[in-house]
Amino acid sequence: MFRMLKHIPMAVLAMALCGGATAHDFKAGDLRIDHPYATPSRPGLKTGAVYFRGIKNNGEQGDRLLSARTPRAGKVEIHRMRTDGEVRRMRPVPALELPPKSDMPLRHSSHDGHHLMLLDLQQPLKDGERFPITLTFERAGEREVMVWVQTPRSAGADKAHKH
Ligand SMILES: [Cu+2]
Repeated sequence: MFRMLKHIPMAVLAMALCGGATAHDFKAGDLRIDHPYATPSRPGLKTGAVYFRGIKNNGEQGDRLLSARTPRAGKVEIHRMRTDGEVRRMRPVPALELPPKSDMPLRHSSHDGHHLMLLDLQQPLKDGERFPITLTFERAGEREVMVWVQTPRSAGADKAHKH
């Protein structure tokens, strides 16, 4: 954390500490892609996960997230996670449905939800990094967004995340 602090202007830092500019979002057609983020990858693992505060579909028609790609990983899969007792299990799904007038949360803390799985990471994901990921939607088309790598406040919550 401290290593990155010296690279950002003090004004931004002050806002971040006050809970201000700590989120970012992107538009793609009727979709609003709210705060793409990733947790730092775990040492020795070549996998990572990308989450979102949410993907909001403001349109009258449904859309679907079909795929994603990033230079940071050999492959990206859309995963569905379910909590089974104490264990969280995930499986790949072909697409993520985004119904009309909906707000789909994809947070690391949700016990039942989706995330993007990064497979064959080229480099570990480190706290404070940013990297691009390109999302392909059925209707809204392709949109590149920036992912912020950040350690969640509830850092222990990811412990049981089985890959
Ligand atoms: Cu996964």
